[in-house]
Amino acid sequence: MKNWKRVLVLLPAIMMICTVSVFAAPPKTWVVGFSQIGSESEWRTADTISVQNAFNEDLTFNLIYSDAQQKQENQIKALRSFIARKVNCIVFTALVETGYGPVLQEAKKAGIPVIMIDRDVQEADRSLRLTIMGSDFIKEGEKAGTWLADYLKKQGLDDGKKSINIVELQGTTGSAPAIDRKTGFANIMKQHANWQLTRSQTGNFTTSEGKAVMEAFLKADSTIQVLYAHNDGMALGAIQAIKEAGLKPGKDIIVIGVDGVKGAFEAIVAGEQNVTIECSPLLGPQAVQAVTDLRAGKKLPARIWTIEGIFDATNAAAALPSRQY
Ligand code: GZL
Repeated sequence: MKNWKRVLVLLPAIMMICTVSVFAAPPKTWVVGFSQIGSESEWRTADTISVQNAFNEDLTFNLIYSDAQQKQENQIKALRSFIARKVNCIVFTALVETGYGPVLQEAKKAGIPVIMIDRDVQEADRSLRLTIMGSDFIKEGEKAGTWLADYLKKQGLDDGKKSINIVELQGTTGSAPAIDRKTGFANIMKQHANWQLTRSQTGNFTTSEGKAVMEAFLKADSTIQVLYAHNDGMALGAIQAIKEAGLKPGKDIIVIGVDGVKGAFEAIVAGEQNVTIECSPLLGPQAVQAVTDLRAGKKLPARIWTIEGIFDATNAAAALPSRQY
């Protein structure tokens, strides 16, 4: 058949496709309630910015933001206000793992889907939230322990017999990352009978509390060899305390942090922190994708993982210029 005849025959179909694609109705604008726990760390600030930017860049979403200032009662109030406003979807980071059952039941009863980002709740009823996206905190604790074993071996500091004195700065009591990072590190400690966890206390993921607790540890014990901090913020506070005690962080005391914030990279390059286990706060794009899929009627996976690395003296300097938080 001549080409022009083929075009004529196909023309109605081509016009129909063009018409549909040009005039395809944009998705209905959704109101999304985002309940954030606070601004306790560099990590949290980066996470908030990532989520706010991602939703605000998409004009088919109207984001309502609430900062609970690290108080669970404020979060529950915010969730109830989202329900009262009949938002289309709730995006939620749980300060601690328990205490949200009733308000999540209220959201379910109101037909409002809940997407967890970063920290999950310990609710057996999986129907109360559609998915949890974020890091594997147990794996982060195991990565910290495995890195320490490799480092001690390479430095000839662990003969498997002499005790290794380790102290731990825990995150917010009852929070998923604090519980799971402790579990993960303990999983590796079990493989080293000579490793002793001599002190462990919460620094609530803040630099000031991390410094204060480390000062108390140092006053009570002058033989500390390793600090495992559940986030870089507390590690940076502890580094200040170690220096004020006349010791060299990174040398006299091995300093391990989690998050991968810029301050940790700078401390590693300065030789004052030994490693940071990355825990990416940049969850905004994944959160927008999940809510977009939900709006389009797609089923969300129960777990959406973030991809992370480990940064120490071998690779921190090269990575620092491109760090986004
Ligand atoms: C982990 C996140 C933790 C960070 C801390 O995903 O919940 O909370 O590790 C932050 O820095 O305070």
